[in-house]
Amino acid sequence: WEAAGYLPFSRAKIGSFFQERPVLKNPFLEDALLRGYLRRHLPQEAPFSDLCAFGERVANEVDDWGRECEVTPPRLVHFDPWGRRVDHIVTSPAWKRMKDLSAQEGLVAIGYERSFGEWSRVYQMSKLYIFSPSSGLYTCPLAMTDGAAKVIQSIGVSWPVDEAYGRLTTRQPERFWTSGQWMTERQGGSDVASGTETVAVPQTDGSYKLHGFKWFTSATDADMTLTLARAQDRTGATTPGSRGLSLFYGEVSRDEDGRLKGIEVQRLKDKLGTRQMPTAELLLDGLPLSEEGKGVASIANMLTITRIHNSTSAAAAMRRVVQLARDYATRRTAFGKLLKDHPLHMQTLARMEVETRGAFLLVMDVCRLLGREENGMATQLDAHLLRLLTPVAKLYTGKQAVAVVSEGLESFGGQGYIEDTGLPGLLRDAQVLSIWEGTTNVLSLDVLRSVARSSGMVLHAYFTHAKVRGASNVSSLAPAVKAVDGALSELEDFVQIAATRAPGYLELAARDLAYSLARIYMGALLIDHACWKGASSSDTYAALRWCEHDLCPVATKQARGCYDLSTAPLDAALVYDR
Ligand code: UCC
Ligand code: FAD
Repeated sequence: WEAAGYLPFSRAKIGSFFQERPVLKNPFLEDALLRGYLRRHLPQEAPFSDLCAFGERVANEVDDWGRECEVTPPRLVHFDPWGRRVDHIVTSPAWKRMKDLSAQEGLVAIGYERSFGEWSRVYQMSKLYIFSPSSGLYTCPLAMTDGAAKVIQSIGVSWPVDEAYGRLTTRQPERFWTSGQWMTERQGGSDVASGTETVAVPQTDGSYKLHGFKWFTSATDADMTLTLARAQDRTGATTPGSRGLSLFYGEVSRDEDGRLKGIEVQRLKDKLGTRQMPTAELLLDGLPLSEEGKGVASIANMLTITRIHNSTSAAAAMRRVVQLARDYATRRTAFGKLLKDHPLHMQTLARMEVETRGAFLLVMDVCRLLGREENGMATQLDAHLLRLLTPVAKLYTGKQAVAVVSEGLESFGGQGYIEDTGLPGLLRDAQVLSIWEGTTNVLSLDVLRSVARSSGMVLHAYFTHAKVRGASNVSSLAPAVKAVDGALSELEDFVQIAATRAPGYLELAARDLAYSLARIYMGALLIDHACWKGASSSDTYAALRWCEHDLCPVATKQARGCYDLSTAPLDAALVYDR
């Protein structure tokens, strides 16, 4: 080399080798399971061309906007140059483009147009699934917008919220509104019933004014909000607990000087992730409200929708990191061969793929059930199952996303830790998925609540649906079928034994029970999909691999006495051991 006058590093200083970056390709065309699932279920062809075109747009255009949202986070301008308080939340041009795109692409509208009947929600969520990791977290305001539209629809659309409903569900960018969802106060985000101090003061014209402090309000640049407060009666008294809570509709508006009406933005939160999106603390001082909802029952509708969005985003984050990691494995060489030729690396990616498939099928099944309910096709069993699986899917996929995305970052080696690759943001954004919209424990308790309030009917629905059908002819799936059947029997035994124990027993078992419900159901879905006539050998392999999990951890741990009430003081003593 010296003779040829070429010395590595002598001139360039940085050497001549540059690692090729992972390339994002059309996320629809890259996703065999998504396309297979839709081919299997959707009666019409139309969504395929739309999803394919949208996937192309996501890869070639939208992903860059998402990055722009990340590097140009929102900022709060408290005062104008002349000292007047304006509380202006300045967002990036890319964030605004996301709003227009969301309207044009019908990312909320599809769920309400219902052009594809019972499959409309599956279609809508498929679109959000390919959009989410490139969306700069715009999927957050879209989730809350969808939740608000659902609430308004379920309460009954009357003036003035009919106008809002039209705006939330339009495809016209100039009319499109997003909604906030202001529930959390300083005293409690999980325990909303005790934590809500905000009061709604009735006005003589029948409207209300809101006074309180909201501790977390995401996508605070929204055009309207649904929020919780305690309505004062004529004497100024309020009712404590969840019975005293009402859901209110309010528009976020500014006066002619640009000042927010009835709202002060205290500050924007300094967050681990979701930095693309403003999350503010709001002092509500006379926010005008025009409509009172029907309390906690209305919130439940909103939570169902936003929790399904959360699950979709969790599955999407897993899918995206797998797509990038497998591409990278074709470009990166270590120890003399490409990463894709190292069996141990492929095993690692295959395990991530199996997790992603389980999550995807669970999420899509919940969307299928929602679609059936909204189109008047749901049986009683479907309705019970939707109630049960919504928190199960949210809590399980939220945790899975953190684990899979973390593993995914490692598959890029050191580059996975470098901010301007865009990869660390995936992990930072995944971490919130198990916190907001109900933490893992709070949702595990919601699973128990759904069982208790239905006198066990939701479990009956679960056992009926989770039974593996149609797999008896596919001998290659026999080990997986055996594992799911066995786990279902163990779960039935657990339920019977737990019913005879003191109430605290089930509370200690709640998280493991929710995990068991998730894993068994995902196993059944993977097997079911692998039995479809269009299924591939990879579908079979994924089902077999999934069913190697401990499908029923609640039974395993019950056998070890993990939920005996004597363990609670021991846990506490261990935690506080000094
Ligand atoms: O975090 C938030 C927004 C973040 C941005 C959204 C992004 C979404 C995805 C984006 C992806 C990128 S907003 C804040 C979210 N906050 C929560 O999720 C609160 C968590 N806490 C809970 O979920 C609690 O379980 C509560 C507040 C819902 C209820 O707690 P309580 O006070 O202990 O409730 P009770 O007394 O047991 O229940 C009150 C009533 C009961 O009905 P009745 O009165 O008829 O007996 C319950 O059966 O509410 C009913 N209920 C439900 N019904 C409670 N939860 C549900 C439910 N999930 N479905 C149906
Ligand atoms: P806590 O309830 O104090 O929970 C602390 C811990 O205790 C958790 O591990 C929890 O699982 C556990 N725990 C609580 N109760 C129980 C129990 N009974 N049994 C066992 N364990 C329990 N809220 C909004 O209303 N609107 C928003 O737009 C919004 N945006 C957000 C954006 C971000 C980025 C974040 C991080 C939060 C946002 N939130 C929003 C708030 C969010 O919904 C709450 O933080 C969340 O619901 C948890 O409530 P908490 O913070 O009060 O936690």
